[in-house]
Amino acid sequence: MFASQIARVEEIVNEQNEWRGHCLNLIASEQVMSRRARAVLGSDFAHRYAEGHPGERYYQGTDKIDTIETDLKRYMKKLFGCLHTEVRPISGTNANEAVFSRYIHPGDIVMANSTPGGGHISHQRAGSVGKFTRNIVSFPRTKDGYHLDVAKTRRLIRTIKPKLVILGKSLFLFPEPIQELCEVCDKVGARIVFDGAHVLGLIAGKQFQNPLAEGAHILVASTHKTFPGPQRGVILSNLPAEEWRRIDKGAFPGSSSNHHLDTLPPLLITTFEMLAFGEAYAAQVVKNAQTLAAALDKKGLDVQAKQFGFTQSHQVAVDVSRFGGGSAVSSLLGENNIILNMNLLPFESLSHHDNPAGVRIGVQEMTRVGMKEAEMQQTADLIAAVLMDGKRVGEEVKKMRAKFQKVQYSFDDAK
Ligand code: DSN
Repeated sequence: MFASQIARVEEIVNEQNEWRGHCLNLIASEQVMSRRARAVLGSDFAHRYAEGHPGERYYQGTDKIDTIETDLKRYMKKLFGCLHTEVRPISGTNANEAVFSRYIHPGDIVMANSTPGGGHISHQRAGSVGKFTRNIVSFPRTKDGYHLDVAKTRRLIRTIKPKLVILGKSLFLFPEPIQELCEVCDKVGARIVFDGAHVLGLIAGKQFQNPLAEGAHILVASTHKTFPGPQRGVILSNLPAEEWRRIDKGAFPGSSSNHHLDTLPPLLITTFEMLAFGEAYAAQVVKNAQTLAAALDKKGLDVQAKQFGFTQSHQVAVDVSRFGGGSAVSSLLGENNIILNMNLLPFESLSHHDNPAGVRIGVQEMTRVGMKEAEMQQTADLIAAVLMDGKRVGEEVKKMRAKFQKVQYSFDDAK
């Protein structure tokens, strides 16, 4: 019974492994782990429970995970230079919820980036913030759409006195004006939460703004985008101990029970990798994104934010409306083994979400497997060949990817 169905499941997993290993994987929220991080996934820890903190668990049999979790917190603090770290959230949204649940009460006002402005779904009414309040006010943006309008935002904060100011987003090309908003937030008693899910690896590698150093009170993130670890979440802060304890309770029991123990060891290995190679990796990521953006622009594509140098992160945004829009273009590129996602651009309304004008491209995963500026040039050539010349390039992509199979910036070759 079910023998053929189980075999099919195994086959699909093998097919996926093979197929995505041949693609140009350019989804800005994805990443691959090193061989050694991946090798410790799926251990006995996948079967176990460990509610609570190391040394204060509600279960027996947790000594080994206690060692891993204690080390993980220690090295995360070292990597980000902060006082507190919460590693139990199992995703970025789960980390957000642990924080939001502590600060937002019904009717409170929260400010965040809108969805067309790049904001994440968990910052919206339909997502996590919306579970606690309906009063979500979007940041005013500058004409170009990719920056927050600081003067207008300051005025608005002074008038509406939000409880939380949530910076950071999913379409995230440039740093946020944290320092510029600190004083007014202090004045009205608003906490600044920086959602660094997309840029955590760039922050760790010192190639993006350091939110806590610039005055954000809490940094929430996922650990598998530019930070090249397993799929989890993290909360980092320098808040006073008493306030931090509330967030701690937001993580457990507030928003999780068990915390998926088998992804903790790979996260610890990834943290060591980032301590050793993070700066070189993150610098190459930003260089690659800027190179790809400039190359696509040169090909005649409508790359966004040209007047600001296109990007300072791992992402590139392109308006592809003249090729049928983001949905058609991402499907067409997908058929050619170039995997990216459609994205609303700042000048669009939410109603365009099914076929927005844009696509978002992330270079972090291909950087991790060793691609550099020459390959970004080649990637731009391939994308332009599909969109502008109607060519099929799937086989060419496979050939290109064949040379980039090993994860770099890791200790994979050390054993
Ligand atoms: N929505 C994801 C993205 O930015 O792709 C992150 O959760």
